[in-house]
Amino acid sequence: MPTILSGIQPTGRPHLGNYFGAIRHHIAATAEPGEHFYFIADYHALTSSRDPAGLRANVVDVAATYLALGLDPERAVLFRQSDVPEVTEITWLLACVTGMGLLERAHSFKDKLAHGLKPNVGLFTYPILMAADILAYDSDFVPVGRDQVQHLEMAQDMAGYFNSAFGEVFKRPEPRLPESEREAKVPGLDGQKMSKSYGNDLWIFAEGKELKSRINQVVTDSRAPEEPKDPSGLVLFELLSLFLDPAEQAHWAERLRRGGPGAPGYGHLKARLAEAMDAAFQPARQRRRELLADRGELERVLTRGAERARSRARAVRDRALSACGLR
Ligand code: AQP
Repeated sequence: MPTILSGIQPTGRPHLGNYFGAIRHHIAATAEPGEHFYFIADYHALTSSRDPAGLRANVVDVAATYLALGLDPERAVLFRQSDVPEVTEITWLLACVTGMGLLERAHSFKDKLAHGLKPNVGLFTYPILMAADILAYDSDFVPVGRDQVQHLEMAQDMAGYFNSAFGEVFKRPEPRLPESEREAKVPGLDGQKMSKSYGNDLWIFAEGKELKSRINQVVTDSRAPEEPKDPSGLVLFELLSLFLDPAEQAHWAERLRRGGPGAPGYGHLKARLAEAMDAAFQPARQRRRELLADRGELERVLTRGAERARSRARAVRDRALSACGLR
């Protein structure tokens, strides 16, 4: 049976990119035969977090988000990354077979520098920790958004470097992307990739004034409603399409392309997006509130998840230590 694994950083509130690029596929995948592991990447979050209480709260929030959106903790192991310290041991083993050049080519690291982030060594070596997370569970498939594909390829490379030095220890994982390119790379309010650290994200559970105010910030231009427009170039249309059935999508696209009297303006698209998003997440929003009001269930799920994840990672760690002469 295949092992399917993925993670999400508790660096802020999960956004539409996390949901359509990853979370919703993680939850859907649990219907497939296999073993399913989803972790909250708190070690990774420490590359940027300097707020212990905030980090703890974000971890709980990510767990509540998964459960509220329908993850069944009996079908999937949900756990905190730092509850499995074996991954840091595997990180070191992989670091010792990985060339600097591989990490220097990481797009995500370069993007973060370009956005003015001051890099620390943890951020630079992020792909090694991520490779350890994946390889520690003998993962076969890793469902991720497009931005993580390069990191996945690096994990494959690192497994290869270690195996060619010490014998077949690590299983080669394969990335799994959403079928729709629109989901694989969701744009943020400014049209760049939606990202917590770029401040251009839309929290999936935003509602009321907060939701309207964020949607009002989606980038538009000064063209009048009557002017015909190519819908595929509009961030608002890209976001709205994530929520619409194909018939309604085609309707909006056709009205935008045609333009003329009565054509929808950006205000119409914003209002429909707020309405569709609110309706899509309303039940989960309520469930999240209930989960956060009683943390007992969340803690039980994470503790049980840690036990299950750790026993799997220990076996892989032991295999790796023994192969390279440390046992
Ligand atoms: N805009 C996006 N479109 C599609 N998928 C996305 N993902 C993130 N942004 C988009 C996917 O969500 C999963 C979890 O991401 P993460 O939080 O672990 O890290 P990230 O990719 O770095 O997400 P952010 O928001 O950009 O976080 P920060 O700013 O903290 O680094 C992954 O599968 C990712 O592909």
